[in-house]
Amino acid sequence: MDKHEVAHILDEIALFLEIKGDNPFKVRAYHNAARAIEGLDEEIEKVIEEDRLEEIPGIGVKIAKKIKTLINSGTLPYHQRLKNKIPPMVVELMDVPGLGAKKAAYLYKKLKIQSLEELNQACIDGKVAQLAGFGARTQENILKTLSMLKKYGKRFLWWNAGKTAYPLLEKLSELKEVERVDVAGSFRRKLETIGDLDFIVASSDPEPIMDWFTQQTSVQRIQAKGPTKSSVRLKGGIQADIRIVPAEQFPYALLYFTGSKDFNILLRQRANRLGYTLNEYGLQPLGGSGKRAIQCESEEAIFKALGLVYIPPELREGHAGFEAAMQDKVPMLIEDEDIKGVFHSHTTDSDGHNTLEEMAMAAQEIGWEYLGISDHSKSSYQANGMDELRLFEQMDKIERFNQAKKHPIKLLKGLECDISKEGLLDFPDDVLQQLDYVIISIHKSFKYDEKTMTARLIRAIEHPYSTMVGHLTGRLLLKREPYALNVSKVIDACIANRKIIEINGHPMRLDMDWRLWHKAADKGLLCAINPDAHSTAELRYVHAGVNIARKGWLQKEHVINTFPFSKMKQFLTQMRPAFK
Ligand code: DGT
Ligand code: CA
Ligand code: CA
Ligand code: ZN
Repeated sequence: MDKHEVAHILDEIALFLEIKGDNPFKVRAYHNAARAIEGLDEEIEKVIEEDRLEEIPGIGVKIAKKIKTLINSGTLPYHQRLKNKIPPMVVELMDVPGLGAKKAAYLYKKLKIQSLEELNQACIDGKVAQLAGFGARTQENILKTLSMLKKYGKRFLWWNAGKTAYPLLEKLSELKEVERVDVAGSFRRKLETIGDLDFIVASSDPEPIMDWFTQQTSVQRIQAKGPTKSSVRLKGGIQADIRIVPAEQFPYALLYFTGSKDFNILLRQRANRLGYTLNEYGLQPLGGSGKRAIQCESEEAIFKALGLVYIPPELREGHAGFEAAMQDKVPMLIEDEDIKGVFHSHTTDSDGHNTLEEMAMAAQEIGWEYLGISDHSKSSYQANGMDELRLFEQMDKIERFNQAKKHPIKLLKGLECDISKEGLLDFPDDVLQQLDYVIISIHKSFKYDEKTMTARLIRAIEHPYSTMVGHLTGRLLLKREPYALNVSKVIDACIANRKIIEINGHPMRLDMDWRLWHKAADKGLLCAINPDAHSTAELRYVHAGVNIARKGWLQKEHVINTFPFSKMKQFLTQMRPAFK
């Protein structure tokens, strides 16, 4: 913990005391201590080691003791206790992005805001803008955030949830009391957005695990704490439930809490028909069935006991996965390791953060055979789109890279080409013809009606040199609705013209939606899973894309970037008619 974090906690204490209406001198003392710590020009650990904390002007005996606890144990119970006493409304206001603790408390105090609806009304009445430190801009932002919250509820992107869930999972699995652990729920089903995280732990000694979990620095607030079940709100707002069960119940709890609810119901009915009851505790014979209890060590074993093949969590939505298992037709879903390269990535030649060489090396590091470079075209001036000249320069650069043969990875000459309002592409055919492939994307003029937008996109799909459709609907999850589009007509046009639709792996896009892929792929639509990476780190987004492909029932053969280089190259070449 560094001095800034310590100062932040001291400031929060001051704030909480202020909200509580505590002695102003005490409030000031904590703020002063925070400033004193922040102003230190040496390591705070060293000061504590040498017992010099109280010598610092502005830090008294009591606060010094609290700082020591904080540094030595990583948390401060006093701070937690205060936090848990703050009116829930203030905590809720604090969660409104752009407000933070200080503004939330101020709103609560000055305008006596008791609900988000009241906050909304106060904004509409212009009261918020008049408060010191707020202004019209802030008021406008709060209004926007509130309408977003109302529309999408409190959900989180899968990718962001993973940034919190995976480290916690890792640390949990290292505790000596923990026998098995997993995250269940929509997170395990790889849904594109999740409501909360559901940790399931197997242990015969739950108490220390609960204590450990609820005291994590990533925990912002404890909602409920019990011996085997707790709920916390994590920093960043995600809620997490943790359930600790005896080892023999673990597979049943994991299965149950993975859901979905609809899927659970189907499984339970199946169990009943076989003379059992299935719940989160086990698989028990129904009274009078004459059957014996079945003890299963794994989810696989439970499915087997129900006469079913294993159904991966991604397919546990609705009926289709269950029905496939009944007919022994669960597909072999695509996996990360099947991906041999990707097509949608950006470099500093348009709006990417890394150079072509850096992107190439990062892709090689992942283990891919090829990387397609697809920078923006000239109409995307907001994204530094390339004109003909810059595109030709980039194509030369790619050819030189490949010819140098210094690295095993091969680069492809691609382009993310804008589609005009009329459905036209950004470059003449003799330019497009020289590329290995062209991704066609809509980046602006979103507001036309469905008929116009559909015709616009289909015209581009029919263009001889377009290869695949980028981020099909333009949606940004939890942020922006798709533009009006007749998606099933677009799918049919792609199949008829042998064009591909990408799964854009950007965590906010995940477009085309997984719900459409099963049927579309059955009809013959091919897929490319792309990261739409604007930096080397974002190449990893392809993993989010694979999740979505799995939810969409896609197998290796549906996805062209599972093809090895030569097959893929051949495939692209045969898609492109010779230039006349
Ligand atoms: P979320 O968190 O809203 O993204 O969605 P889930 O699916 O993670 O739902 P959650 O967290 O409420 O519950 C986790 C799982 O527990 C859920 O998928 C199925 C199971 N479950 C919870 N409540 C019920 C219930 O009332 N009936 C059945 N059959 N299953 C339930
Ligand atoms: Ca959940
Ligand atoms: Ca839950
Ligand atoms: Zn794009």
